[in-house]
Amino acid sequence: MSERREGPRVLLTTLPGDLHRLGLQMCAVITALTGARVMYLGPDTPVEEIVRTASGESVAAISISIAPNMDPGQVTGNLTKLRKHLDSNIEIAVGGTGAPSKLEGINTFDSFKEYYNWLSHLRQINK
Ligand code: B12
Repeated sequence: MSERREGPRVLLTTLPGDLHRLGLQMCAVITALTGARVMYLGPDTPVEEIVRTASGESVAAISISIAPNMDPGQVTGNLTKLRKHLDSNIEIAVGGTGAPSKLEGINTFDSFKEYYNWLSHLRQINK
């Protein structure tokens, strides 16, 4: 689905220590349906690795699925670190039951419907 797309590149992963991958896979399908190109890193990626991959591949957004068992302090710490080391024009989207409700520079989504609409809009901007 991704190789034939011409939309923005979206990198998908979970944060370090989060092994839950089904929500992430669903997110990858929704992402592909908007016409975006999915770069699927799979779960449990170190923050440095996310930054390195995103910076080398002209990525428009990083979407992260967060499971409820994740420590909120660690989640906030990792997302803040990610935001700090990424180019400011790379969007960060988070969702899942462990996602923080509000964090500066991070887009939190309560549903795939909201996420889909946001990503479709981002695609228009990146055309
Ligand atoms: C499968 C599973 C595992 C598997 C995961 C394997 C794999 N390959 O994915 C394994 C065995 C590894 C596992 C391990 C653990 N798990 Co577990 N696991 C589950 C289970 C049964 C299903 C999770 C799942 O896939 N759900 C289906 C997906 C589709 O749902 P979802 O991720 O929530 O995604 C939905 C939304 O959240 C949202 N969403 C998700 N991502 C995104 C992203 C965006 C951008 C958007 C918009 C929306 C979105 O949309 C999805 C569809 O509605 C749940 C219980 C449950 N019924 O949910 C427990 C559960 C999540 N696990 C739990 C726990 C505690 C653990 C462990 C800590 C257990 C342990 N003591 O070892 C470890 C932690 C491992 C780790 N380091 O991450 C708890 C968490 C409770 C809590 N509040 O802390 C749960 C809820 C079980 C329970 N009732 O106790 N787990």
